[in-house]
Amino acid sequence: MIKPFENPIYITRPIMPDYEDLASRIQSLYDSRMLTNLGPYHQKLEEKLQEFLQVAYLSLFNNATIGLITALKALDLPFVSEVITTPFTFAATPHAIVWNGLKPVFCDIEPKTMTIDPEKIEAHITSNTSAILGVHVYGFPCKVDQISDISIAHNLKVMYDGAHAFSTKIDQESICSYGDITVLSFHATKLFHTLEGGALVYNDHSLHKKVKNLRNFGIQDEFKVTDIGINGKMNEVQAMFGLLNLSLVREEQNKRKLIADIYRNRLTVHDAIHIPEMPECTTDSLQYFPILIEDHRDLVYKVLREYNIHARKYFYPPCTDYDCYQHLGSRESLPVTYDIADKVLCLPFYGSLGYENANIICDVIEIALNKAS
Ligand code: T4K
Repeated sequence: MIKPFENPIYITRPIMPDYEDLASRIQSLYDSRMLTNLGPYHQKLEEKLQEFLQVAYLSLFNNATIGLITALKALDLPFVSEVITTPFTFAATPHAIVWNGLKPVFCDIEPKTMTIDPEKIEAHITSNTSAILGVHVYGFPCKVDQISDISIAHNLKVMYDGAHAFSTKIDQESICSYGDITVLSFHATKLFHTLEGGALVYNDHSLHKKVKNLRNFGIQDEFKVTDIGINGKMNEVQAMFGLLNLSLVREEQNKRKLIADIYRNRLTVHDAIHIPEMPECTTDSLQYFPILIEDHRDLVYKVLREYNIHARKYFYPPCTDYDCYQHLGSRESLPVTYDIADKVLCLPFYGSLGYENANIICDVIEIALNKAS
């Protein structure tokens, strides 16, 4: 007989640096009193992340949402032009488009990777389209080569919301090397985190210069402001957490791999469950563990909750169900998006979950499916 967990089992739990290590570094902040404005921890973390992700240029941000807003601004898209994106994402993606005075145009996703469907992008392109903003949802890479071909043919900028794709690789190359800019999130719920935080990654030096300037109010020097910037700076405590957490990421990924194996082995036996698989030659970031449940997703979600297991329906409902975007898409115009959103459930997925708890979660899913039949 399985009993409900005494404490909630959440979708995720952040990795935490060793307390003594952190305390000794905090002491250095008391000594220097340099708390923010691109200090030494900030600089060091940018260098370390560049090295870790093997990317040319990276700029830290205080969160990925400000990163997205700044990235779109840096691309200098014509005011009120259209950006083609997907509604199968977190609110931050379309919101960043609108905060730039641009219009989101919602394109359907394709069923295998749950990312924007390149076959459907061209139907949305008009003379007013300026960019494509793909989302590497759950770390599944968008179809980057096809998107690149479309962007060249129509002279469009390409940006990726890689909030879930920290360290994802395609053919051994960082996913961040595709498109003009990729945005990463380092929020506490992410595999690698800085409490709150994010980064913009790109290959172009002039874009790097522009983003760095925009991130700091557009201030060039003490007496000169050259652009309408924002405050996107990460502070020293965040950067310090990041430096310590970076050394824990590989171990966390290894633990998550084993939990993923348990879920895969135990859950594929159910006809109602489909586990989306990463495309070949792709390295999984191991950020989320989404499963698709035919017909009974809401029942499984409810039964898990009865056992105090907090699986999440990311991303149900799609953004086109939000009051602000309802007029921009529907179940009829975005059939794959709505089909996946109706089936998806992200299971608790973090290193310290433990194998026993992962097995109990599978047991409870089985109980729920038995109730359904
Ligand atoms: N683009 C995409 C595709 C995104 O998914 C996101 C964010 C963004 C852009 C924007 O990135 P940021 O601006 O946030 O850097 C969470 C996160 O807040 C959000 O970052 C994330 N995506 C989204 C998918 O999930 P909630 O409202 O679901 O989080 P919450 O507070 O319910 O947390 C989930 C569980 O995690 C909790 O039940 C317990 C655990 N938790 C959470 C926090 C905050 C902890 O154990 N410790 C914590 O500190 O949005």
